[in-house]
Amino acid sequence: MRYELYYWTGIQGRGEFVRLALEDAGADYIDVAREQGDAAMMPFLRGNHPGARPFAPPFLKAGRTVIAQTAAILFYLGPRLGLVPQSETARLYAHQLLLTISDLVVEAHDTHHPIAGSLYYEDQRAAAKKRAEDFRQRRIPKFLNYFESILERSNGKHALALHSYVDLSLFQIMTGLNYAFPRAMNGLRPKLPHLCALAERVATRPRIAAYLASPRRLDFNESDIFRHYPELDAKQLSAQTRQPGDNAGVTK
Ligand SMILES: N[C@@H](CCC(=O)N[C@@H](CS)C(=O)NCC(=O)O)C(=O)O
Repeated sequence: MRYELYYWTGIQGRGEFVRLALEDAGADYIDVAREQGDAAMMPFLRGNHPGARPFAPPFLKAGRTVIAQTAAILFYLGPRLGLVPQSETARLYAHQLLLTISDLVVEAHDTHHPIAGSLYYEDQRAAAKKRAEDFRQRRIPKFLNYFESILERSNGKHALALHSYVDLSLFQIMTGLNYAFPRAMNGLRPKLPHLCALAERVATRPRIAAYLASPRRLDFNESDIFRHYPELDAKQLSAQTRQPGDNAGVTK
């Protein structure tokens, strides 16, 4: 089966969660818009293609089947790529965790676009600052402490009993948040040993390491979901308040 992934060119975006699963499994796939341009997605989005009509990318075409929504795509791919345990209970748990990751992705996006996606960041900067502060102080810790506890309850290494697409997605979350909020994440990292170790382990999986080093892995950028705007990150600690060995002042 040659899978067709459809996602906007130029950013990792939500397409990256699907890409990581396809890459990790060594699946045969084509990143259609990157080869043919964003216009290749339009027949699907406008309803001019037979089968299920996606509301937004990413979507996946597998033979005649079209699937949209990141979590649903991974729910479909998981068993086919050997990226989820077999039991129904485990598959549903993986899906639940992926939907929670999707919620976090929305909130990460809303830090820089709290009012409207159709407005420029510069036009919603004041609201973005307030939103980002709450995200950093309450929401990131709540989400990441939750995922840390999921790893702890499992075997400390994986979200489920075995390596799965959930681990790959947690890697993407950690990488994205480290990029967007480096100072806030420096402060949180000591309390997230399992998540940090998982992210490091995923990055060294041979196919993922090869993918990350390839031109297929785009850099994070300020058109993407995870954006680095220094004014939305935690404040830089002054030399006086910094503790010995404390990395909280490190900036990109
Ligand atoms: N819940 C969907 C969200 C899809 C989504 O928001 N896609 C973005 C790109 S990452 C998009 O193109 N949205 C267009 C829109 O919402 O109008 C998912 O998780 O896949």
